[in-house]
Amino acid sequence: MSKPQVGIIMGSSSDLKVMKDAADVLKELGIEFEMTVVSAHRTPDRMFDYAKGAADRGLRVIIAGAGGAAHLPGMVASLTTLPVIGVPVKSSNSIDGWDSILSILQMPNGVPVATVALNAAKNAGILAAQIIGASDKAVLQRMADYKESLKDKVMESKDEVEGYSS
Ligand code: RP5
Repeated sequence: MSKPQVGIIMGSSSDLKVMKDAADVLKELGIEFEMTVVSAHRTPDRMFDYAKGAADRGLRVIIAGAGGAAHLPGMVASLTTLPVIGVPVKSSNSIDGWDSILSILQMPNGVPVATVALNAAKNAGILAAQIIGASDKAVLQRMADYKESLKDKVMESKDEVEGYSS
């Protein structure tokens, strides 16, 4: 097995039910990843160490998910030059999801976090693969195949929907 290229982190194990979708799609796309819990508020030193060491350990993208006062993605982005993809989680301490979204989305100039939709960990995984694909031809081809499979699924569903009208 080669070294993980994507690090998936989350503020709590309670985020796993959402964040596992990133892991599942990375598995499907054949991208090596690692996954763990790193809490910005409860384990700040661990967050610091994880973010500072990520590039040297060979990671190329970090996916960070958190809910409520969701500071993990932004703080990790402040500590690394790797691209960080943020997943807002509608967690037990989130009022309606907007708190998670805005905490991750509204970053200051100079410290971007690529924020996906609420609970959209699958898209975070796909985006991570696309970032890797930009400099890896084999992964780029897999992403092209993946996009083609999306088109095929829509065309199949279209036939099914149109079948009801005849
Ligand atoms: C956030 O608080 C975590 O990312 C999680 O979404 C939320 C709730 O955490 P738990 O109380 O379930 O551990 O920091």
